[in-house]
Amino acid sequence: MITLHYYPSNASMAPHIVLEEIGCVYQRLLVERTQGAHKTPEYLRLNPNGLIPVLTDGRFGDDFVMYETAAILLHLADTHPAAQLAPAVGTAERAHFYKWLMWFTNTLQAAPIVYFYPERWVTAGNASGAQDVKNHAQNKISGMLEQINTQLASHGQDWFLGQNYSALDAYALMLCRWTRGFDAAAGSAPARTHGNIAAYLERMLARPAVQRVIAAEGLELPWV
Ligand SMILES: N[C@@H](CCC(=O)N[C@@H](CS)C(=O)NCC(=O)O)C(=O)O
Repeated sequence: MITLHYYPSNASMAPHIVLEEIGCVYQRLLVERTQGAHKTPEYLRLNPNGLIPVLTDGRFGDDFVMYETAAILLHLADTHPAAQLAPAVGTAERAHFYKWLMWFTNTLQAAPIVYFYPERWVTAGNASGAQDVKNHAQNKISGMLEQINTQLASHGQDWFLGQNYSALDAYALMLCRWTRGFDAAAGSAPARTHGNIAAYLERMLARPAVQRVIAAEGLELPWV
C-alpha cells in the first residue's frame, strides 16, 4: 500500500494530485502540523527534516520511505508508466522535464518558504525586517512566475511541457496556488493574474483529479 503523509495545501498537494491522476490504491495520513506532529520522534524517523510530505510505498518493503516532493513525483511517475506522467527516458522532452523539475524544487519552491516564514530569516521580534524579507521573496517569485508565463507562451499548448500532461503540471499548480495571497498593489501579482498562467490554471482546476484533491483537503476559495 502507498501512504501519503500530508497536510492540506502543503508540498504534499502535488503528490496527492499525481496519486489521483494515477488512480491507484493509496491512503492519506494527515500530519497534524498545527500540533507539531511533523516534529515528533516518529515522524522524524520517516523524514529527519521534519517536513511534509512523506510517502511510504509497501511495494518496495515495509521500511521504504521517500521524502522530497520532486523525488516522490518521479518515483510515482516511474512506477506507474501507464499513467504517462513523465516523457520517455532519453528523449529531449524528458530532458526538459528534468530541468523544470529541478528548477521547481530548488529554485522556485525555495522562495515561498521565505515568503511564508520570513521570521526565520531575521532576529526574533524584528517584525519590520520580516516584512522586508517577505516583500523581497514576493518580488523574486513574481519574476519566476514570468518565467512560467514565458514557458507556456513558447508552445501555446495546454500543459506545462506542451501537448502532454505530466507530473510537472501538478507541481506547477501547487506552486502557483501558494501565490494566491500576493499583493498586486505592492507590485507582486498572484500567478492567476499572469496572462498565460491564468488560462493554464483554469485547465488544471477543471481536471477531476485536482477537484478530488481540493475536496479531500477541504481547500477554500480562491483555489489559486
Ligand atoms: N524540499 C521539501 C520541502 C517541504 C516543505 O518545506 N514542507 C513544508 C510544508 S509546504 C513543511 O513541512 N514545513 C514545516 C516546517 O517548515 O516546519 C519538499 O519538497 O519535500
